[in-house]
Amino acid sequence: MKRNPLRRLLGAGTAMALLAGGLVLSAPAAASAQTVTEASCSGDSLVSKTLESGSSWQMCWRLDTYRGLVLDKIAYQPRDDAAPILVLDSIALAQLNVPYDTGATEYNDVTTYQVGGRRLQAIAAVDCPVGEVHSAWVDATRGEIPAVCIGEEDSGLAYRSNITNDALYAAQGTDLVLHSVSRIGWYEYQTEYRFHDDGEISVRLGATGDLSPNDYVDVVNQGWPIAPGQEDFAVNHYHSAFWRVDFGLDSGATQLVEKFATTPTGEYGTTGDTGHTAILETQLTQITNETKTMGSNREAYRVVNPESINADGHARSYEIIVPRDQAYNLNPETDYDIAFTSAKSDEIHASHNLIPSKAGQMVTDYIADGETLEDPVAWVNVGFHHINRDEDQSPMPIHWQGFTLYPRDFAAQNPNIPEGRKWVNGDMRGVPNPNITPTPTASPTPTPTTEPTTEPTPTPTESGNGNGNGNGNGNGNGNGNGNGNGNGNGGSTPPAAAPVTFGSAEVAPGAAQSATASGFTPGETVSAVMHSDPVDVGTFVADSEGVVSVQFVVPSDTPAGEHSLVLTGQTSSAVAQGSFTVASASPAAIFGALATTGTDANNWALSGLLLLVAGAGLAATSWHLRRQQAAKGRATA
Ligand SMILES: [Cu+2]
Repeated sequence: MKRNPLRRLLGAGTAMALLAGGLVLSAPAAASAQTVTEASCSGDSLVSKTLESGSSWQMCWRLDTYRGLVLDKIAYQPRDDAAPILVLDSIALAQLNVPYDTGATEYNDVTTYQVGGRRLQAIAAVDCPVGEVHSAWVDATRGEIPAVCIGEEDSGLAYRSNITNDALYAAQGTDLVLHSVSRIGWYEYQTEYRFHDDGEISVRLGATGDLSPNDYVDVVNQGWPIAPGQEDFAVNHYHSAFWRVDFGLDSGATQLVEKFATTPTGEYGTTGDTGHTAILETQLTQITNETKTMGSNREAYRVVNPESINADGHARSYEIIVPRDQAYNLNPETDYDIAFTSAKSDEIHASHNLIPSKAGQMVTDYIADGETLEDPVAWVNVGFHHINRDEDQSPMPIHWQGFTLYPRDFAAQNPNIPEGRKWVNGDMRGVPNPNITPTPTASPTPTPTTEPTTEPTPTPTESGNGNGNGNGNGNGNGNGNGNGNGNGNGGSTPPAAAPVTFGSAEVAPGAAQSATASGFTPGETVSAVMHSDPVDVGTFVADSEGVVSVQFVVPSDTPAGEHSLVLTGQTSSAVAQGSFTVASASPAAIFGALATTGTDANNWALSGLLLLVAGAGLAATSWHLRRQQAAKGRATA
């Protein structure tokens, strides 16, 4: 599902962007109060992007001669927040260590060979299919080249919930993505930062290009045969990528590092299929001093600002999620997957530091004094052991390594929460869902109750005529089987429910029904749910007038009687509701449905065999229609 760049360009369109082209992502110089990010950079260096969900990111980018793409003052703004909140002061590659399994070669690409500067490649159209290419000066020979791609990309399913059967809430997500490409020797590396619309940050390095032909030496257990037969063993090697992550949560003066450790108590519960479910406990301990760590199973770390509190009273934090299984850890440069230090401007590289006051030092040196952690920097080391394959020959398919920064309590609820789910905050049991109007349950055929069991207490209440829902049937929503009085089917219509106009007042089970309603936000997704046994009949998209047209097939097992259709706007939360009648599934009804399809079946109506065939045909048609609608919903959502 590639997005149309033109659409994106126009969508972002400020007059400035149209004039200057390529500046689409730059925020116009606003006269309003500056954010932390806007105070730090401007013009083409500033990225300020509201994603389709309504949440947004701001950051400054630059190119460092050694580290390549560096991002500073990264701030996230959940959709309903008034202003962005700083997450990171800075993030960049800090080393790329490539030792070969023969022990004969080892590269430190960031500090020896450079990832930035002369190594940066000109971004081609194929590198940047949906983003905007930004140019920057890279070296004296080439000057300014198109070096960075910045754009909004699809990220797949963001969430999906239909738990209370009131409506399907589902959305696709997007990411703001920045990347550059560097060629170092035979390899090409893509440095990528991916900012999800839900606040998550994915940091990755992709390796492609070519296996170095210099490495074809015959070392059976230290390489892999690449030529036909058992020849040209390409030497296996590690790529250990290090990132320096300088946290700046809500610009906090105080940020704490905490370790999550989940340990088994040794006891077991007796539940579930196995009958021996381990009982686990998760505890948080503060890491107070500079240190390095090789995490084990069920351990994680977070950086928390105890003074930055979300709407639920919880401190904002970001968790660091690192793959545990491929850290090289065979020398002091690489024997950790996360290290924490206090931020210092002369500690930039994870090893072979180039800043003169600490020239040649590595993280292990930075932490040697074990000083108290203030303004924490995380050094994240992600390894990839490259055991070569035939497939890795030219051009080598890209392989990725990286980690995730995961917001924890940064927002009090899903930052892109649909209106219809805002009521869920904590245990939802017993909390009335404000989106569900107790629909008068289709009063089934008036079972002639032998005698009036309970005398309807003569409450001379409102006009509500209480009689229908006397006994029993209250299936599903709200007030079940109360007898007669009180909350009958009189009063509670939703305050804002707009009417629904149906194609047919009465349809047979298995037949198609259509409906229209207005009052939605143009372009928004509208879910359609048939009640009283809630049946999700699809999602549809409101047109430019906010009118939604719904077509669905009444499930063939729908009981006869009155049924309601509830249409819920996923963005506006606007609701439209109306009722139609489902006929009993008699041959006449099927015949009626057939008649409306224009088939002249009059002459054949009495043939039981034909009715059977027709029934099968209808079922197939309804299935087909549903498929079509599902596909249509997806295509336009
Ligand atoms: Cu490799």
